[in-house]
Amino acid sequence: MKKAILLLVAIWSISLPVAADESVRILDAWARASILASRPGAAYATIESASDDRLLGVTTPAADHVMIHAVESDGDVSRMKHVEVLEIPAGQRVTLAPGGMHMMLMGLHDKLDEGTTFPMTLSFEKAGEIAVDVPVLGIAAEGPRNAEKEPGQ
Ligand SMILES: [Cu+2]
Repeated sequence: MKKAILLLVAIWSISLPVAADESVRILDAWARASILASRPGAAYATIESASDDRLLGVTTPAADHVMIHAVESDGDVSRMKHVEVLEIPAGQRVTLAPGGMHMMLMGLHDKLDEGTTFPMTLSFEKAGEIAVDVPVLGIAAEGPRNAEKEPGQ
């Protein structure tokens, strides 16, 4: 009986991607399927924090390194700009989504297949490291389909 309780506690702590400071939440992390491993992948998420924090870096075993990119438009031309540190102001949702900010997965070890997931760790100045599982959605996906939960699910 005690074993079962301990196991439950273990599962509980694994399923909650929370560091020492619980103020930062990562919502709806997802990535787009990629056709080739030779092209960078892109991952997105919404980040919110109860207190001011800063995203300092992102790592994943799925790629050599991850860069945070913003998109700057100059007339018809849009360019990706490397963001060294992403400010997360208290109480404001920072959304990384197609057409805007994204996490660029450089040096993918394998192509990202729809229906799979991969782990990713986001490092915050105050909240520390937060690990999330990133589901890979279709190649034309604009966001997680489970964003709106259907009744009965
Ligand atoms: Cu990019």
